[in-house]
Amino acid sequence: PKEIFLKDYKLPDYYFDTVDLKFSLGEEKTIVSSKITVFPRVEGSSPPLVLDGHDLKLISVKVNSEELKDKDFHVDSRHLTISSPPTGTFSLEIVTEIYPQKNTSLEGLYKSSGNFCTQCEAEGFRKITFYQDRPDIMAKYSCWVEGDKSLYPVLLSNGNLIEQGDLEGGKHFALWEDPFKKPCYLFALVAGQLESRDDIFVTRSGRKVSLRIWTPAQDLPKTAHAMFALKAAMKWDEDVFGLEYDLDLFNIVAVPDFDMGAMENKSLNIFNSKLVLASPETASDADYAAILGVIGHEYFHNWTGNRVTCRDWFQLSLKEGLTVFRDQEFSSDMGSRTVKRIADVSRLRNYQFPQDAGPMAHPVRPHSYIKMDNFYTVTVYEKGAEVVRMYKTLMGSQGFRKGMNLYFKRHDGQAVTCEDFFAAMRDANDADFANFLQWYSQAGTPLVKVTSSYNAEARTFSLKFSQEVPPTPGQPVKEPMFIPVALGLLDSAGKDMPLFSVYHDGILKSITSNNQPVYSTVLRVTKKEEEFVFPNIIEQPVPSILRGYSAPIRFESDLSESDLFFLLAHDSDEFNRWEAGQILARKLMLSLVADFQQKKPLALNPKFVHGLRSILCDSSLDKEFIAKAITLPGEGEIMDMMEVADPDAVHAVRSFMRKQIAAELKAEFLTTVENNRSSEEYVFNHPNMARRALKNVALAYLASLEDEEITKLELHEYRTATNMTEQFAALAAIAHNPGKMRDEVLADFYNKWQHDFLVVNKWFALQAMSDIPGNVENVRNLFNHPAFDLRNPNNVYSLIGGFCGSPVNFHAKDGSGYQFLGEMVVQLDKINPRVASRRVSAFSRWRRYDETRQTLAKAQLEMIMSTNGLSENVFEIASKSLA
Ligand code: B3K
Ligand code: ZN
Repeated sequence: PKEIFLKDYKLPDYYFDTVDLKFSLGEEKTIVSSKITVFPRVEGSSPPLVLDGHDLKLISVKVNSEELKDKDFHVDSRHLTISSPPTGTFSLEIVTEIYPQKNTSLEGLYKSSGNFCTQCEAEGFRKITFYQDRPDIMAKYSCWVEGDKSLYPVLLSNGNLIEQGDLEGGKHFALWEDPFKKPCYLFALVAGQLESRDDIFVTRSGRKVSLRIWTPAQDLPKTAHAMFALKAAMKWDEDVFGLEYDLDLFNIVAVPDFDMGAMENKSLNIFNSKLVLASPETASDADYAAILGVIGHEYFHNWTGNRVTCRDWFQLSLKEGLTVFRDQEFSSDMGSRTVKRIADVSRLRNYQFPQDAGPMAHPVRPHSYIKMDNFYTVTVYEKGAEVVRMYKTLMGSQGFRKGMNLYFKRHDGQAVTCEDFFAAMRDANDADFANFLQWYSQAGTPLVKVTSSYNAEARTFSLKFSQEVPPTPGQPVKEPMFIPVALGLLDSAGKDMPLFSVYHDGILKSITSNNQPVYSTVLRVTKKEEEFVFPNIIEQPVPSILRGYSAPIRFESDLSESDLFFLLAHDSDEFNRWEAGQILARKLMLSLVADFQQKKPLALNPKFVHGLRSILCDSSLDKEFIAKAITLPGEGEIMDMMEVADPDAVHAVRSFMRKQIAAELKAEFLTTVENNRSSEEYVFNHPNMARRALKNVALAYLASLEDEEITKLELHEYRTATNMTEQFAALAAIAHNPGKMRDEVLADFYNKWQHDFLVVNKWFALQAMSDIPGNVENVRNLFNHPAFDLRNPNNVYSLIGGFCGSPVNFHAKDGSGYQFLGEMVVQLDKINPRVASRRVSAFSRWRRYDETRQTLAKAQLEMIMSTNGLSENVFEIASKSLA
């Protein structure tokens, strides 16, 4: 397999102006004709024109209406090369034959539940026709689709519907035209038996946009929330960024077989149905929130991704980091900002930090790849969003908005790079961003340490920072990074002290705003070691550092346990209140893990339980904040902090702590359940979701008590629940403990919901993730369950992904978990390499474990590597993991 490098980027020799496509959809094959206007980048030059193509049967090629002779072109398994094209602008006509019915890769044109649909990002368009399949080729498209009218009554593509009508032989056609130039990865086509929920959005300039969400008829009632989300997103983008939708029609199609979450094709977004369909009875609050976020995300791409796109795939974070940031902000504004921030930071810590510390570590803008599909990662997406957030932290909302405006002014209709975004932010604000660009090129999570000291006589408070960026594959030595550190200083009453100025490098700098003191400021930490001194600090403060998690770093401070309890109780920055609790919990868990490993008895610090109790009982706090604040850090997060990750010890300690907390706070948890039952119909709004979240966390704690009275309570909750959020939480609580009750209720749930594919996936996931000993056997049985289909990514994600999410069972010391995953990867790779390679990542940090586990995991990776016909996707992850 060939590695592709950012440094080798070359401008294309040819550009395309217009692309007219024609699809004749058939039951065995589909004929694709394309007519492209081609012109050379350099006038007068006519080098060979190389087009990408994959699994295509070429029928004919014409240049300027003349069929090419065999000697004038060359086709191999990946390219079509036209040796000497005419000089100047010419027309190119290509006819190919493809077989969507046989396409299990879910890339290019394929079938899902009998309907045709497409997925072209990153490099799937080459599975449809020969093309320069790269994002810097932007052209205007038209698309004629024809097919059997009864089988495919609905024919959709990008842009506006120009014409439709009947054809001979029971067929019909539709002609679509997209007035905006686009790269081919944004092309889409859908044909099938679908119906739509229709609505209208009037943009702020008065354009009336038709909104349509397409699903099979029986699912239409479940699209109300998605439509609400779409309209909210359209309004939000106008209000916050001044960005308006630019066509008269916006379509969303939900399909059950989809590789990822969704795809932002111009005006024809295609979604995994789990991110569109919801009803209170079948979808949980988490599903509702995910739908809101992803509908927003894909819609926001219309400007950040589609109108301004990426020059090449290395720049993926240009659109993804920015669009994730935008969807995070949207969800924050629609719900609770603090809770959303906590959720996003937890995600970063639990998934991105491990990636950044493992063999697949790569910068937000990678330097090389074998398969681009492998770089749709938490680093490009989530760390990329943190990088965008730092611009905003540094410049404020207004400065950030100015930068965005300049970005669109300069680059609308262009394919650009991360530097272009950086330059727009910098120029719009006349800002000095020092070495900020390192965030795009250096991999690894910086470790920042701070020590503080108060000088009572001089009334100064000093913070000394040091930073270290760990080595990552291909980057042994790192430069210091530019780290914005938001902070405030708390006085002994827990109030933020006024700040006027700070000494940095011995120079006094004012930090007032309009001559008024500030209560929170942002320090710019840019060197390996650096000191900041605040003058006129009248008493010893407790610093609240990295407020709102102002940079994606690991952070260690010299704050004492009592400082942390103080922050937990008083910080005006709610995120840091939560964070103080998490730091305390992490410290406690790590010390208990050490006790466990040394076979010492485990005992829980009473101060910690007391802290949890006061949060749980504080009625002034937001309930979802309480739910988050009393949740212990995940097992992965703790393992990540250990020299040698010990899944058994971490699991034992976390279970011990949960049980202990449940025992000591049993009365409070019971009251919490009691007081937070639903009294009204399901509504998707923050207060109601917060109430359900708190109730469910309490119920989950209680479940660890394994006591009969609690089982009765759980059963009661299960039976009386009127929405999936509460029903599923009760089911999970019951399923926590092995036994007859568990089996019966799981069977009951399946019987109730077997007709609903999305709920059945939840049922798979719940069992797959279970900690019950020897769960691999259950998972193997579920693999043979009639509802399970290895070709469906949601099934794979629920069952195999779910299983790998349970550290005790996946890392079982007998290797049974590893063996299961190894077998699955080999089978999956033959069906869908992209889905398979994502699963291999579960092995990539095998070196973090003890020797026995290392040997077992390595053996599976080697087994995978020795498989005949391995895809490049899986090869890349497996080989890099072994390197
Ligand atoms: N841009 C798509 C990614 C699809 C990639 C498929 N291999 C989804 C998104 O981020 O919006
Ligand atoms: Zn995206």
